[in-house]
Amino acid sequence: MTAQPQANANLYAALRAAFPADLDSMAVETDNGLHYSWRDLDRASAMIANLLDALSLEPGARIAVQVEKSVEAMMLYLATLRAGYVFLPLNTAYQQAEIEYFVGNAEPAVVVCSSRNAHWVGPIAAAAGTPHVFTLDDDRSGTLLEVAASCSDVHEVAHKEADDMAAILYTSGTTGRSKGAMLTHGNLLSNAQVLKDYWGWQEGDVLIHALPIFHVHGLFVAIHGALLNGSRMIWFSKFDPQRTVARLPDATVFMGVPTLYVRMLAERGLNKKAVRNMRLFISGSAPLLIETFNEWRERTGHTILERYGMSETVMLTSNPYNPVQGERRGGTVGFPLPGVQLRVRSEDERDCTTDEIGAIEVSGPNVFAGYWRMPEKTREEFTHDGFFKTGDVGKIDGLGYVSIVGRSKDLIISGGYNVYPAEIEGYINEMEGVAESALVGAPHPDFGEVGVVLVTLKAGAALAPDAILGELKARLANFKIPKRCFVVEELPRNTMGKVQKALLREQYKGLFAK
Ligand code: MLC
Ligand code: AMP
Repeated sequence: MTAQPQANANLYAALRAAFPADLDSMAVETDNGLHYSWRDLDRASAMIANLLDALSLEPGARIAVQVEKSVEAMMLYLATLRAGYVFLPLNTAYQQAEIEYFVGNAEPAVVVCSSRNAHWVGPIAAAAGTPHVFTLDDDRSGTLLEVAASCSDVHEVAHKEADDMAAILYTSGTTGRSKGAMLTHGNLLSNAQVLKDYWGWQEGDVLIHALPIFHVHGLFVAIHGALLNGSRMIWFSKFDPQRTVARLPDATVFMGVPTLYVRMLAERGLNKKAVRNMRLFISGSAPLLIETFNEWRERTGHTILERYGMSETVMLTSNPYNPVQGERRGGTVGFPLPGVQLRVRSEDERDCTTDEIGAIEVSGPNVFAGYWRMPEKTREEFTHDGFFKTGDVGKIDGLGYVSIVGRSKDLIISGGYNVYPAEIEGYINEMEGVAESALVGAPHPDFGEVGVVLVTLKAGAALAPDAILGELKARLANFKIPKRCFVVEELPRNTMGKVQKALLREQYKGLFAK
């Protein structure tokens, strides 16, 4: 008897198999009028995959990418999967010190950056021992495509096992430095397949893609969703509420963080006529306010479907798409997705009862393989029986709907981006004249939540809030910059001497009230 060849678990193979039979039909249409066919996606990703193969990289080599959003950047992602390497996307807002850490920690074999940043990214890559640096710009220029142009457009998809690594996503840490979450081909494909069914992806669907492609939401949930269904994407390189609303009549599915919904609601063109062909609006990455949920329903007649996920786990829960499974409930993130085990645990490590608040823990085929080169951290974040501790605090009601009511991790989510106070405070505390600082989140009508920082100074020091923020701006990604800074005499402390952040949050909660 001959052994059956093992099926290829490479995520790209599954995505490619879902391309429509007519490869010349349109796969992506950009907001600036470019059209890409399915054949274009296949050929261009083959050419870039052949370029990567020609570099003779080691198995598991990381391809770190910090480029503006473009269809070519998505092709680079597909090429990396296809060639069997590990994709490492980096937020375009990250500055020198941040990139230095990620590149130093991940030791990528290839770094791709915009030509605008090459003068500082190049030396960082060289210092980390990265042998190959390419550039890629959002106007289809740069050395990556120049070199790929002479590569073959035929490429055999690399064979991968389900537990082979496909991507590393860095998440900031509450303490210490960022951790790289290692996601496998199996994590990503199983989650994409579950969502395809759960959200009822169907023939004729068209997705508006308006999110950045360096985080889970835009890179995995949105792109895999469309590709695995052979669906066309209307591609915005940057979210623009007016232009997005103008394209709604041509689409059926939209995915966004709550800020995108808030901004679209401010558009007069958003009405029932504009959404007449829409099938589904999905929100996630941050809590969707009930006011936004209700206002959206009134204006459009559509009930937003809210779901919950994270970098380490891709998607975990979702409100139902199909009314047979229940209604979409505002203020909840719905039910655990098929295959996901989700439990809420008390401090004394028992399962919480209905509506009792506790720590959310999860397991399933979607849960990541661990943190890159941090076995200790990985062990700490899993329970003895293999559940991942999400750091989110929530409850499950009598019908099974999960609600997130808070976080045990000291984290601010601003416009869908995570900001870890410890990181920002660390930078401020190092400034000359600063004694200490405390960053808390305050509700914000546009970003949902933003950072407010309180700073105390050393005796005799004179440092203005603007100077503190100015210094931060020069060093950190823009979304991490607190929106307000106050220099204060002292910080409130409890009897243990710990800064009372809850008190500060209470004190500043009305700062940005409408
Ligand atoms: C930009 N700024 C932000 C910000 N984005 N400040 C706080 N929070 C943010 N998210 C800064 C800008 O630098 C600028 O500062 C000022 O705020 C105003 O910027 P803007 O022009 O209004 O911002 P814009 O470029 O329009 O971006 C806003 C946005 C963007 C909402 C479109 O932040 C965005 O695309 N967010 C989506 C994030 C995302 O995809 N998250 C998914 C994570 S995955 P200045 O000083 O220059 O004026 C995940 C898992 C899951 O969480 O479950 O999905
Ligand atoms: P990230 O590490 O960037 O992937 O962010 C993941 C975190 O975003 C989760 O741990 C949650 O705290 C938060 N999150 C994602 N979706 C939702 C949601 N629908 N409601 C509330 N918080 C969410």
